[in-house]
Amino acid sequence: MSLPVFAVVGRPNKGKSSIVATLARDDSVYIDARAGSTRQARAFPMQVDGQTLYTLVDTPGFQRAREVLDVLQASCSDASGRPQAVRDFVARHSGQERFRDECELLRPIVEGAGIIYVVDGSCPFGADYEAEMEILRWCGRPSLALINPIDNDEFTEQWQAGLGQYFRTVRLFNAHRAEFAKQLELLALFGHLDPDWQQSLQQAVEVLRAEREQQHRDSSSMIAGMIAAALTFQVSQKIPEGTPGDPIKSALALRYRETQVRRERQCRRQVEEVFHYHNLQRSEDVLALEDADLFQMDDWYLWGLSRTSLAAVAGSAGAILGGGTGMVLDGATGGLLGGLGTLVSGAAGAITGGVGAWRYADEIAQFRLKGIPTGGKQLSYGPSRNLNFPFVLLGRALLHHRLLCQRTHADRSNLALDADLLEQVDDSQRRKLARLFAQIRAGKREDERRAELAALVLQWCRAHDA
Ligand SMILES: Nc1nc2c(ncn2[C@@H]2O[C@H](COP(=O)(O)OP(=O)(O)OP(=O)(O)O)[C@@H](O)[C@H]2O)c(=O)[nH]1
Ligand SMILES: [Mg+2]
Repeated sequence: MSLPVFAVVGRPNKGKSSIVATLARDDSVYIDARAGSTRQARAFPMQVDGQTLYTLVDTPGFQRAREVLDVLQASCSDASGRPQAVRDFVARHSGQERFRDECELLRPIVEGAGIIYVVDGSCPFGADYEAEMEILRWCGRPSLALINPIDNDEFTEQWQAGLGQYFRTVRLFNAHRAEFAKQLELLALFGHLDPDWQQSLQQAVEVLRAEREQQHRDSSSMIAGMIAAALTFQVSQKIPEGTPGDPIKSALALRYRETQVRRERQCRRQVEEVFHYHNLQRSEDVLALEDADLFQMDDWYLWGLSRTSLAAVAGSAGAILGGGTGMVLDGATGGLLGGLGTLVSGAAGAITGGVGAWRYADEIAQFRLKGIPTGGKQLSYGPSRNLNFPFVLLGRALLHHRLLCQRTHADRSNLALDADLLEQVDDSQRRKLARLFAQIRAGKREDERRAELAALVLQWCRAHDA
């Protein structure tokens, strides 16, 4: 059984490489705003666990379609000889500069690839496209046409009418925005066009669906693991007798913060790998996401829970912690004011042990000082008892996951953490989360609780595809 191969062809700068990147799920495909960026035909196999499901071939755009068609027409008198005429053309003109791009793009087709013809729905249809569509028809291979609305879909209807005369199947397909379901639909569609490939493509759709589910499972357990680790994390340091405490406090708080930031990033990288994004971290735009600092507490109400929602869940978490129910209700604290500066300077009270539960609302964690038998003292910081902190981590992780799900491998733009996802989670689920967080924090059957958390996260991850 031969594996399906598709050559993606069309004029320069119509999104051919973008379609290859999206359908082959490969963010290393070169995409550029300048026309003529793809110079050579190149195959990109779509693989799952090392098994190739199908192959996309990226090609340069048509340059001299009219001339090529003239040559073809002069060499062939009836329709039965047309595919052979195209093969002869490629054989005869390969290596010649004049028809370099046409030979590059036609070669994979004469070698057996199916045709995906790409046009831009934001540019008007014109008779000058007919020559290239006619050449493709001469190839006698299964084919479909995709209208890629690069800037808008203004000319879609025109295109449908024009393309419909050359291609039996015409679809609107946004190279940068096509969701996962739409990609699968396209594969199934191609299967219907060519009986030889039907079985392989049907199987590809099944493999990809199963893989997607696994991706959500892997991501949710990574996210749950990251949150559990963050909740129980603590840093500590010995303070020899007579050493001033303040510089050590700042250093400890910094170490705490840096470790949490690093772990959150590490979790993101892992989830990105799961979704086959290998180059995201190299894109300078991605800094938009990295800049959305985890400890920018002013943003915590956006990523985590709002004040009102926090108040609603405080009771369920407080009961387990044994903390006061007023934990986050005290308006006088001003909520999550200030960042690390407040945290370090405001920590003096915590050391004397007189900290009330309400303080957790605007602190990430607390300092503790205790004597050690060998002399001197041990200063520790963490674990965090801030009620919102795990919600913030969860909100950010879910948002990151959703951005990846809705992204294609053609999209090279930034990932911005600027939506409040957790506001969509209902009250009872929030209370359940608050309880789970409190239990994990308290170290009560942590493995079980983490698995429960992962199961909740999985539901939301799946929903990102809906
Ligand atoms: N917003 C948006 N931009 C797109 C879309 N498809 C392509 N582009 C942009 O259009 C430009 C050309 O995209 P490519 O995928 O490189 O086009 P191509 O047909 O491979 O171009 P050549 O290789 O030069 O023939 C790039 O700047 C893309 O970012 C789309 O669906 N949406
Ligand atoms: Mg290209």
